[in-house]
Amino acid sequence: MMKGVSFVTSDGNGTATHQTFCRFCHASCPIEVDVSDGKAVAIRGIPEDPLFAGYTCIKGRQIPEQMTHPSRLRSSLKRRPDGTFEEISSEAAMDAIGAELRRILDTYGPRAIASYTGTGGYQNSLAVPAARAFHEGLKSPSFYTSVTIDQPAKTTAPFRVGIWEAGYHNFSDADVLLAIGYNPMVSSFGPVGGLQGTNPYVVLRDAKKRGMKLIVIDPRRTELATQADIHLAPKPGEDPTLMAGILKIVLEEGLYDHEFCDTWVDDLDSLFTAVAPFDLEYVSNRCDVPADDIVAAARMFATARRGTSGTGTGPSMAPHSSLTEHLSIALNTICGRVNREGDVLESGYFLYPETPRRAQVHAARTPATGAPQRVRNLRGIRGEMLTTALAEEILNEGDGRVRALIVSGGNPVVAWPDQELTIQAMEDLELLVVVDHRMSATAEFADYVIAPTLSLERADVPHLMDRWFRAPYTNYTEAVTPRIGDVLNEWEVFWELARRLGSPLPFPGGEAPMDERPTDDDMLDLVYAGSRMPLDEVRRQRMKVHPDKAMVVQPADPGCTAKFTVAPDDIVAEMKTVIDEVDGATALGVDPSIYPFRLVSRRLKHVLNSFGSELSALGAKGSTNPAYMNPDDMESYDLADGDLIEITSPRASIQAVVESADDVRQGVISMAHSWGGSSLTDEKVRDVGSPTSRLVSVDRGYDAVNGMVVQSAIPVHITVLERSHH
Ligand SMILES: Nc1nc2c(c(=O)[nH]1)N[C@H]1C(S)=C(S)[C@@H](COP(=O)(O)OP(=O)(O)OC[C@H]3O[C@@H](n4cnc5c(=O)[nH]c(N)nc54)[C@H](O)[C@@H]3O)O[C@H]1N2
Ligand SMILES: Nc1nc2c(c(=O)[nH]1)N[C@H]1C(S)=C(S)[C@@H](COP(=O)(O)OP(=O)(O)OC[C@H]3O[C@@H](n4cnc5c(=O)[nH]c(N)nc54)[C@H](O)[C@@H]3O)O[C@H]1N2
Ligand code: SF4
Ligand SMILES: [Mo]
Repeated sequence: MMKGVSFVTSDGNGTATHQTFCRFCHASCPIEVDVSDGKAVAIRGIPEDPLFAGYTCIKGRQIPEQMTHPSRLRSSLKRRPDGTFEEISSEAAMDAIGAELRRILDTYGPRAIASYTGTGGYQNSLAVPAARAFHEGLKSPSFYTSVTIDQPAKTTAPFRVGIWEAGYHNFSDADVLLAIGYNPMVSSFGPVGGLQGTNPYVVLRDAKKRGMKLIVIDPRRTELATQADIHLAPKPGEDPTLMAGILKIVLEEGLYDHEFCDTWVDDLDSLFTAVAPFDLEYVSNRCDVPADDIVAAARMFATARRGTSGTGTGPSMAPHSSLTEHLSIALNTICGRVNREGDVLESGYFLYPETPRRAQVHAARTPATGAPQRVRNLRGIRGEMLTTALAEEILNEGDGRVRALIVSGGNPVVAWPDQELTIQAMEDLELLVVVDHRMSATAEFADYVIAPTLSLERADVPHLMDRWFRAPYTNYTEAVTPRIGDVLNEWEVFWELARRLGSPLPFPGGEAPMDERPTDDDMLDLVYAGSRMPLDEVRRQRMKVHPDKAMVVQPADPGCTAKFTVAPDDIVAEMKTVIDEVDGATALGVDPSIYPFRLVSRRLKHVLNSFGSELSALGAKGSTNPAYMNPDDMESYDLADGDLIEITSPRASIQAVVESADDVRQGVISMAHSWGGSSLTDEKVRDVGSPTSRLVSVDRGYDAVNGMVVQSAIPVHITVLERSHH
């Protein structure tokens, strides 16, 4: 192991400037941090960076304040019998938790010990691997993350179609992009092949300059949609119908890639049959989108040469999320938007072992092959269990019941589906450990709150962006400030507990040494062993693009006979169901006429899910998550900005402060999630907001394969609680 080359300069007056990258969100923007007396005092983007060119966002620029904010936990906490908390050393906390875990393990077996890594943990390149290794070592399948309440269809749907080894087209040379329900201008997120959050405004401007056409499907005229050549603003939750309608046009007008389909697609005829009922007029009426726009979008997409369709959280959380994902993949497939022999892959995939990239398909197969859940006949996917089932795994009696939960950088009480059920589960646990730098809504229920290191105190690699960067780019950072307080890196929590349980932590590079605690860099070497670019080289190659190391697509194996399945039986059956349902709301088993609105998810620039608003510049942007509504809808309810409404779904109600937004279509309420606290009655809604997750049901309209529930396009009705303007 080699320690990284240091990217530090000093001004001679005690201030050193470090080059590192932001980990407030996944985008990994390079930043320069001035450190004085061990504290970050200033932060800037790095204009010389070849990918980001100095781009940062308002959240990242608050990191100096975040590191030393009074609300930051500098010591771990232990619950007293009266429910208040007292400080405890990390050593004593690990001893006590280790002993409790030992008791639970001996009494109930390994499945009873669960962990859940959320968004906070995902920004740490060692947190998820450490949690996974902890479960492997303990032989406990109960490994959960936020992925399964985010866009799990991205994990499962490709298996139903078949997987093209060399992937679909890149963004960099796309001449069309179809963006279904994502908004990288705010979220910094885009699907593979889509627009990413790496300097998104400039990148989109350049793409449009080179002639790329942009089609956006979103019920809100988002920051991305304002740039679109065609913006379709359908009724939320009707993406399956809209995508089937688009496919029908592409198929009937013969705009698909005939040669590609002849060679690689097994069942094009079945797709023809499956989309037949989705007539233009039917689709236009049901989605409430002008027919001409649908035709224009279909033609614009299909007549382009390169570029893909891709989904974000909107459709991935709406009813029939797997079907929408399937239809988006099917559109790319029949239009032959796959990388061919000799094409170059955009991202470098440097941090993981190299896998072959041939121009060929791997036949469809069953996606959910993990351990069985105890509810709804579900199984885990890709080595993890389904978070939509975890509250019931805790509450439902019987063998295998979860009794201990370690939450690593997550906030179940405001993020998991069904807040009331989630709170019951938190209260029912025999042991709840929450690793969080602040007293979150979930930490209130914890037996122990473990104070973690924050980004600048950790070494990291951009482990998520590695496969999303729009160029073969590498970066690395060491810790650039000393730790403040008695804090532990998330991986150290798992290491300390594994050691106390006498359980190993297996990684690709071997088991972690258990006699003495390794360093972040030792751990990076173990976790990213066998990576396409050796980690020592990554450490030297900061903020570098490597055109010479891009992956080039290899010819197909001559023996390859596998083909895509674009219309598997269960998908065809689900399309019939969609037709029978008449309206997306019916997927939840309710009468749509009782619920005239659809509540859709969105991201806000100034927070990341539930965190950020404690910081001064971010908190100044608003203390609640407004219910954004179309001005005409507000008028018909005689509502004005600042009025209070109650929003009721088939499951529950929340209160919300309304704000008019003419970018939201009629019949829609657009609202950010992960706000509010642990109260189910929202008396502090103006100060802390309210969680849309309370409106979500775990057992209505769930996906039979990945268990995903309806977290967007939720059917709701509203009542007025307080008119402040009268
Ligand atoms: N209705 C509805 N529900 C949703 C969604 C939706 O759109 N609508 N979105 C879903 C999605 S996409 C997601 S990802 C989940 C989010 O689910 P979660 O990840 O469980 O929720 P967050 O609010 O992101 O919680 C992150 C926590 O990490 C903490 N944190 C931040 N930085 C660090 C750190 O460095 N270390 C540690 N240990 N902790 C840190 C924060 O203080 C915060 O409490 O919610 C899902 N739920
Ligand atoms: N600033 C900021 N950035 C974030 C986050 C944050 O909280 N704040 N959260 C992070 C997380 S956890 C994630 S997963 C990513 C998500 O990244 P994105 O997927 O880009 O999330 P959003 O910006 O909410 O975009 C989702 C869009 O879907 C639309 N939508 C909602 N319902 C439907 C529907 O039924 N059909 C269609 N077609 N569209 C619909 C919404 O109007 C919204 O514009 O962002 C990450 N980045
Ligand atoms: S986009 Fe994400 S990584 Fe970039 S500065 Fe903002 S919070 Fe940090
Ligand atoms: Mo997410």
